[in-house]
This record gives sequence, C-alpha cells and structure tokens, in this order.
Amino acid sequence: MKLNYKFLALVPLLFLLVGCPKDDSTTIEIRPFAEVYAEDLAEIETFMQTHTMSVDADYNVTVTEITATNPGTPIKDRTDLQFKTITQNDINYKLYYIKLREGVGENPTRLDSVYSSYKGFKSDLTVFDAASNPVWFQLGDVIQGWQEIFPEFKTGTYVANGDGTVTYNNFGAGIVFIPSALAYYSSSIGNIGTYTPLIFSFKLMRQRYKDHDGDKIYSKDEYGSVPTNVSTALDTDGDGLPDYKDYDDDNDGKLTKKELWDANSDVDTKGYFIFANIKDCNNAFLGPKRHLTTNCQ
Ligand SMILES: [Ca+2]
Ligand SMILES: [Ca+2]
Ligand SMILES: [Ca+2]
Repeated sequence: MKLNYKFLALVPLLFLLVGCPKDDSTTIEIRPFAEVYAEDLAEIETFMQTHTMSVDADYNVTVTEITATNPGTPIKDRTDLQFKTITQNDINYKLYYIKLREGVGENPTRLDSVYSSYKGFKSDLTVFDAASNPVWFQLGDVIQGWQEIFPEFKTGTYVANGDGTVTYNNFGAGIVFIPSALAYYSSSIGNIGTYTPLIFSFKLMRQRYKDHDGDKIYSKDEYGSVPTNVSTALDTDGDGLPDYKDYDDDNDGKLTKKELWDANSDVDTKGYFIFANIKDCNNAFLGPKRHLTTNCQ
C-alpha cells in the first residue's frame, strides 16, 4: 500500500490531506459505508455512555472513564450534547458535539482558514495528535468532520500583551465525535487504524476568510447559500469551476474583478467587494449581480 501525503509546513498529523490509492500489487478492500457507520455509531455512543468529562477555566477538556472510584455524568447524558446530521453515501451521519462555548466573533465557513488548538484521541483515550498552542490551517485541507464542525463555532477576541504574547478571550470551544467516514475511513494514518472514529476537543481562536480565485470577493460569498456541502457550490457559467474558484464567473471574457472595479462597486476596509452591495446591470438590485450576467460589462 502506498500513501500520498500532502504536508503543510510545520504541522502535525491532523493536517495531512491523505489519499490512499491502490498500487499495482495491493488491493485495498473498501468496506460498505453503512456497515462501518453502524459500528462507528455504536462505538461513539458507548464511549459517551461510559465516559465523563471535565472542563477547566481555560476550556481544556479532560475525558475519563467512569468507574466506581471515578463517578461522573456520562457524556451521553449531558444536556448540552447535540448532533448535526451529515448526509452522504445515502447515510445520515450523526456528528455528535458539545458547544462548551460558542465564541463571540465570526463563524468560519468550510472554505476558510482557522487558528485552533486541539487534542485528538480515540475511544481508548489514546491521544494521536495535539496542538496546545493554536496553529493555522485551511479547513479544506483537513478531515471532513472538521469542515462540518468549525462553522458551528465562532472566534474569540485577542489582545497583544506587548511582550510578543497574545491573550485570547471568549473563543469558541467544544468537543466533537467523528464517524470514520468523516475522517480517514479506510486509510491507516500514524496510530489511527482503519475505520476509526475520532474525538477532538478544540478551541477556535481566529479565522480568516479565503478568496480562492483572487477576485476580491470572499469565497464564502461566491459559494452560494450557506456552505454546507461542497457539491452545492454555485457555478454560474456551468464550466465545472465553481464561482469561488472561477476568475470569470459568467464566462464573458471579462474578469469578475475588472467588471466590479469598472462599476465602482463598494469595497470594505480590506479592499474586498461588499457582496450585498454588488448591483445588477441596471445599477439596481433587482436582477442577477452584474458579474453573473454575460451581457453586462
Ligand atoms: Ca473570490
Ligand atoms: Ca464557473
Ligand atoms: Ca465576467
């Protein structure tokens, strides 16, 4: 078996974008999604029934097994436990999570970058990866479970202390229980075996909106509605390249950025076009935005 790793600089295990292609000599059996999910869900729900968690003042989470000498409320019985349903492979995956604190700043979308500290562990409490100091990464480069959960949280505030350190306050913090199909599934990565549900506690300090095609419209705005699934991204000209990756959304030969500059479209303090203020061909808001209309330059 050959593994392809795409490394981001100076980052630990979580940040691997992993492919697991077959080579000529090895056949990898991919198990049915429904069969694996049934096992994963049972493992996750059993874990939540048999374990309890504590949270310190800085939102560090400690999970321990419930025993006679270590009693506690099962995670499954916590009133703040909730789940998000992710539908794919004809399966409604339950992504259980707890919002310890939502945060007070911005919600990233799955297209954006986040600055996060985290701890990842398996249901036997083995920690396979952790970053106690926050690190940046693009959600598009990491496991799907992260792309799904981070948009549910907000960033915090931060102050520079003048000595090179920064203090973060009121950041989002949580824990998430990820079925293997939303993680590495059939791949074996480090000490994460195949078909392994993963558990993460995490904090969301900051986020950065991305502009994939450099047209000065944030990807989150070009995507379409609220990003929930990559396959729903808008592709105005139908060329297979979604608007957020397309320099010329309406394929009229004039760059999106140039169309909007020439029309004196409003920009924010960072020079990005204010999406809500982009007008249509008639300088109104009644029709499709001007850069999405081929006869309007
Ligand atoms: Ca853009
Ligand atoms: Ca396109
Ligand atoms: Ca155009």
